[in-house]
Amino acid sequence: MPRALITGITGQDGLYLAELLNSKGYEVFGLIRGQNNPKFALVQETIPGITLLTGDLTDVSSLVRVLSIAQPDEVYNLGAISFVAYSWENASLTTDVTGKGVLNMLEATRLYAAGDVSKVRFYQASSSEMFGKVQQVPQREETLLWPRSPYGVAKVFGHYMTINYRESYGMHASSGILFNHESPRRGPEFVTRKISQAVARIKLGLQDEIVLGNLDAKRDWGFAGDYVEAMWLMLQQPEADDYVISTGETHSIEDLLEAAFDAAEIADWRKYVRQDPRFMRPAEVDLLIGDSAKAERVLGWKPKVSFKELVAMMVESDLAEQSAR
Ligand code: NDP
Ligand code: GDR
Repeated sequence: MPRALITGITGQDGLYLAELLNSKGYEVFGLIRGQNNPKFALVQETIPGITLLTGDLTDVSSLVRVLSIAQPDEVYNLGAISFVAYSWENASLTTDVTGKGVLNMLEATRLYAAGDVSKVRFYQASSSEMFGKVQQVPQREETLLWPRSPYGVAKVFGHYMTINYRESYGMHASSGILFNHESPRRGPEFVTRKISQAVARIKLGLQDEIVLGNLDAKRDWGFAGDYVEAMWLMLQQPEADDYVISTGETHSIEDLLEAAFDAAEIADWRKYVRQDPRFMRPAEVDLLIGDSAKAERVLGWKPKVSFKELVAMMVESDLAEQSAR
């Protein structure tokens, strides 16, 4: 039975990945932080048979301990402070967790391998946010990185550190440059879920407006369930490498609003939307659109869920959740 350790197990991707690995017969271990994490019970209920081990990406000794207990064949480093807007207000903490946390995890994994690097494979959750002020359209593996937030800068550090461990120590360390991916499990602070929740509440008469920031930004949005499959595929390859994972389509926040209000059969979305500078960012990433040709060619990976299907899935799920309250 293969063994996997996932950091960020309580997050959106952690849960989908754990479900996928469970279905493939893995024994799954999750790193969970804090002395009384409120999501502990949710993870245990969602992923039967999972073993949760306490630790924190900023504490190398906890990572060494967790690896020695889990004895994984595969390590998926998904843990991070992942909310871009928050990263300006907590830049140093974001650097420690999202940036240096990757180095801590790589080093703990190298120590665990104890000279036999073939013992374990490593996945790093890199991000399209590293492209920032984009230097090429669409963005590919070799596109110059130009991060535009403390989060983006921290991800660039983690990305190059992963490549560095591969090149310096021969570790099977791969980095997935994932574009935005969403689901009904997305945190409510991110724009897709903020909108799907608000639309559901407006439909049910529980709320009458939604307050947002920049409506012109464009993102390449896919479904998280499809994207965790790509993570797993990367670790099944004979050689470690870096891959862009995206849909190849881009949509503005306005397109997203239109699709979400359409899914709830509410006409004229503009009536319900107000903009507030509070939600504007000090620097914006205006346009993201990825080219996943390499992932398709090497991994045989392609996204399955379309933008419209994704938005409808999220609105329907929030309608059911809000109605049940
Ligand atoms: P989430 O924000 O949903 O989950 C983040 C996870 O990291 C949570 O489990 C959180 O735990 C954990 N975490 C935070 N701080 C620490 C810490 N100090 N030590 C250990 N764990 C910690 O993110 P997603 O699931 O959406 O994303 C997974 C990864 O992929 C992240 O690294 C993200 O930056 C990256 N990514 C995500 C994309 C997306 O569109 N979703 C796109 C590209 C990259 P807790 O619940 O305790 O806070
Ligand atoms: P992003 O996702 O920053 O791309 O990072 P988010 O959903 O937060 O923002 C997307 C775009 O929407 C605009 N926006 C708003 N965003 C939020 N959150 N709230 C608002 O009210 C709002 N109004 C407009 C933003 O300005 C932005 O342009 C996500 C995270 O999952 C990262 O961890 C990941 O690395 C990247 O995707 C790829």
